[in-house]
Amino acid sequence: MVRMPTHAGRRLSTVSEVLRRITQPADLRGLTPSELAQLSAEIRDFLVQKVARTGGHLGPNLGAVELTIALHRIFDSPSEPILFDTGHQAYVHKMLTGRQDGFDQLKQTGGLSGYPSRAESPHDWIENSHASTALSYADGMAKAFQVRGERRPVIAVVGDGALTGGMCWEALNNIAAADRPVIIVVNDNGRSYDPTSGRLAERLAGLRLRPGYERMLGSVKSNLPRVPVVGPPLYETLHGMKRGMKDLLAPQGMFEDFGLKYVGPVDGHDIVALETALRQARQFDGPIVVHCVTRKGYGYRPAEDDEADQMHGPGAFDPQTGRPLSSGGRRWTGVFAEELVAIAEQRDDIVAITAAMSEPTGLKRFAARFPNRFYDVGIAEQHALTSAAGLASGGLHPVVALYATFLNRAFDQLLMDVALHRLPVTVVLDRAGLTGDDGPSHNGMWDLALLGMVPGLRLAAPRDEPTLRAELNEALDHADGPTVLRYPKTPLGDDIPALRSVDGVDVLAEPDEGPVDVLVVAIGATAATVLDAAAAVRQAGFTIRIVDPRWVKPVNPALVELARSASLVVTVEDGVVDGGVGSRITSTLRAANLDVATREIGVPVRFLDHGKVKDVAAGVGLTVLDIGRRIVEWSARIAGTDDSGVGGSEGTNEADGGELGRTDVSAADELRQRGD
Ligand SMILES: Cc1ncc(C[n+]2csc(CCOP(=O)(O)OP(=O)(O)O)c2C)c(N)n1
Repeated sequence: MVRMPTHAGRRLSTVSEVLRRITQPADLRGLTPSELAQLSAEIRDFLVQKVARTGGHLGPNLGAVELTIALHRIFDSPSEPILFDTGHQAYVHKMLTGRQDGFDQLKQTGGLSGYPSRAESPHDWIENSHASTALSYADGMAKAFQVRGERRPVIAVVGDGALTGGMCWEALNNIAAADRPVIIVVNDNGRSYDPTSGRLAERLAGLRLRPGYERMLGSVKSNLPRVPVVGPPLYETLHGMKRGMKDLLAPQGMFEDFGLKYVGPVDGHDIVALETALRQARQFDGPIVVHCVTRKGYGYRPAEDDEADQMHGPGAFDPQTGRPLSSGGRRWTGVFAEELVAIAEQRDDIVAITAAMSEPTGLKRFAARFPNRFYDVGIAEQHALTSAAGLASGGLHPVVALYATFLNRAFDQLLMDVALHRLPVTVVLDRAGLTGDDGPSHNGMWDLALLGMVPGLRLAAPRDEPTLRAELNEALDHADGPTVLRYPKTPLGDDIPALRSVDGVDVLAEPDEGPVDVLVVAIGATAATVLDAAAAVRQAGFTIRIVDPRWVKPVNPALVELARSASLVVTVEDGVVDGGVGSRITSTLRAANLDVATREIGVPVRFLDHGKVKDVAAGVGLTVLDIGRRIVEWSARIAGTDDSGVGGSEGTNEADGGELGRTDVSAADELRQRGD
């Protein structure tokens, strides 16, 4: 494979000379080979400079530069849809489709999305980001075009990582059986975050890792620039020869066994070779796989050298060195990682499963310490859960660590394969609540509501480091059915010690004496925000008790007793408010015939645009200020009126009242006197 000149963030002298001229894919078509090479270098430089400032997906995009250029030269987007599986590698596509100017605001509120976005461009047909969907979309679009009597290709670009997801194979099963022009471009860099695991990855690697093949490809290409005129045809001849060689070396037709035509492997950093293969695929006019071998992080030394994940998705960094600008502080993930290893040192029945995300979910440490008790199943959350059920049936206690948003995929497996069997599986959900800059698909805001309906499942939401450690231990001690632990992406704050515990419910703040106007039930990491918000409530003249139930499902009966002595119960959670923990607590209070007024604060049921977590939180009323203001207003309203608010429930998406005034303070006195 030819090595592009590697530059560590150094700006090229000919900054954006070609790139600036590209405002739409058609502008690519007239470029000369040397301009294309220049363009590739400029794109890499642009990506490094921009992502260094905002953070974002770097390694995957650096590896997809030539491939994206070639795709846009051979196919006529948007009429011939190019779909990027997962979508994290679509930055180059954005740059070539008129969105270069947006990169200064990448992933910021109101700025460019980090994934394909239909609002941004007609070239973005789908807004994915959960992996392994592009082939299914492509299958459906190709069917639609057929029904409408149109013959046009649909192109799905899928990574070797995403190919480990079962949906891809469900789609292939259909695509291969039909005669529709679906072009499956496999962007094979041998990695998800980690090296891609499993037999499929081995099969793909079987060819590209053969030294003979690499050597020959490399030597041919390195001679090309010296023979510019005869270069491309010579290369094609030799490449054709290598295809023959490949047929000798390749593990026998994984895709061909499926009945799919196969072209490749193609050097994914060689635009000529890519275009030749893509043109062939286009001419074939039926379902076909083009296997492109790329290198994640290609062309930027710090990314190429980053063994952990080739700078898959760094935060802001120094473009000269690739080093992060901030340490990121202490994280929930790190505490989980430590505690799990500590427990597993004592218990050899603990095993751990990741769906291709060992580093981001903290399981890498476990994997290093207990390699024989660790499983990377690929991007296969559904399989992860049912495989965990199998492990539990075999007498072990599996821990499945996922990002909260990706659990959605495996809900049925958790419900039927784990919970129905009452199996001791612990699911640990990282990035729960608002995650912000990855946009609507990445917020972990559905788990609390979804999990509420799983019979026999126990759910904990730690508020700080000690509760995370304690609740993980409690979860792993639970042998009768599944447990789930969930915590956010935001940095770990200070410890929040309990003043006392009431039958398992931690009391975090309360008046020294006298009645309680408002009982606030803070779910998980919202405790810190609620404690800060309490100042405004006290200032307005209301007394407040703040509790953390720790285990939020099943609802602890102690909450009913605590609610009896308050005039208003407010729940605060960072999941969807409808059907969330708050609504379950409310219905538990009703079932206990307690007519205390209740209000629920949570995330409204809508898809939230990308932005910094604090901005997204402000947009849905989950800031200290908002929470304090709302509790004060509700307290005042309930004190000032009779039954109007009793039993109601409000999400943060609803507007409430006006500013707090003197009348509200006197209403507080009234509320205290009611004391129901
Ligand atoms: C369902 C799901 N699970 C996990 C992820 C997290 N994730 C994002 S990218 C990625 C790796 C993708 O690997 P690959 O498809 O080979 O693309 P590459 O980054 O290597 O270019 C993973 C696991 C996801 N997006 N969707």
